[in-house]
Amino acid sequence: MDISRRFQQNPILVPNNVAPSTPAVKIECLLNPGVFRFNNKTWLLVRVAERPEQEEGKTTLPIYNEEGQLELLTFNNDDPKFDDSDKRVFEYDGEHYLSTLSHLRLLSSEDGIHFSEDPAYGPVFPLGAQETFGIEDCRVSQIEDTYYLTYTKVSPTGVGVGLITTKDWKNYDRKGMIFPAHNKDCALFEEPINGKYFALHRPSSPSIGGNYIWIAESPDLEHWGNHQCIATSRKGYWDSARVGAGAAPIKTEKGWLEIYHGADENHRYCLGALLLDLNDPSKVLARSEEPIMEPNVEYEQTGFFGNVVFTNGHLVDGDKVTVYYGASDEVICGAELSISEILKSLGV
Ligand code: MAN
Repeated sequence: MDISRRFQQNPILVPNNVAPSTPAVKIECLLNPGVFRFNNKTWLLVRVAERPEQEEGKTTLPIYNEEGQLELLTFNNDDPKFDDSDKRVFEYDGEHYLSTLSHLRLLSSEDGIHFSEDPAYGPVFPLGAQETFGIEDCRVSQIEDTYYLTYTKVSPTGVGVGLITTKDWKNYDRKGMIFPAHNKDCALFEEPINGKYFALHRPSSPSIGGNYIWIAESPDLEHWGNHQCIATSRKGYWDSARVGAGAAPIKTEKGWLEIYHGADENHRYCLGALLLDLNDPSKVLARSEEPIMEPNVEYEQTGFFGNVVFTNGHLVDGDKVTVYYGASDEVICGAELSISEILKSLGV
């Protein structure tokens, strides 16, 4: 059952609310923001997905070269080697390419609803050989006075998780890839448990295994070990094809509450919850039988990639979780959930 209360103002951000990074491209999608508090404001670290204006009968894709300059690649749509059946990932002659190229943009707000850019806080652009197809879906965890950005790095060699730290959102320390390909959806716990740091992450296994949520531990947030699978996809359920963590787990009296996404074979993305043991977060205490939020309004059902609600950022205030989410992989929306209602839906 959908137990979320959507903002009346939804969608709160659409592609033409911000300017493209260069005149050579236009913004197709704004989606999947990381969320944090900084300077008494609410901030979104938005994924901005761009591509050039498309010519009739052709497809032009943007790629960054290793020096960070934009290059364009054009295919003829009627070329039998070209397959664009998935709007997100195209195939040519056995090679895969993303249809858009993403970077991350900072927007802030006093009220959590109206967001705008501040020229003092510039974008985070892809950098280096592991990010030539872009950077995506950044989670932001705050540990003491440092923000930890865990995000998807995409390049022809694979999709993995990168870590960047910052204290001021002006100076960034790039720590490289912390979970190698194929891996994404990494959320860091915002405090150590019994002296160790923990992360949720989502490796994908092509044959045995699948797209499952794993947990790992670390002494320093950079080196990770003792990996354990904590949630698989479930046949016949709303999360039958893939699952992945959202933002940092929320500490509650009953356990760590993780809002995660699950998709079925039709690529319908919903949100559900996992409850993990406070002392040993590799123990799953409860899991949603039904989604707590599903794409059931127009802007979540139609768009760049329809039937998607996807979150990797929220703010917690007492019992209230304000979830910011990407709808139809195209626009950004907000919704409120009650922690006690989520726990009740989990039967605890
Ligand atoms: C999936 C989707 C896309 C994303 C690619 C690469 O296909 O999540 O939106 O661009 O993976 O991460």
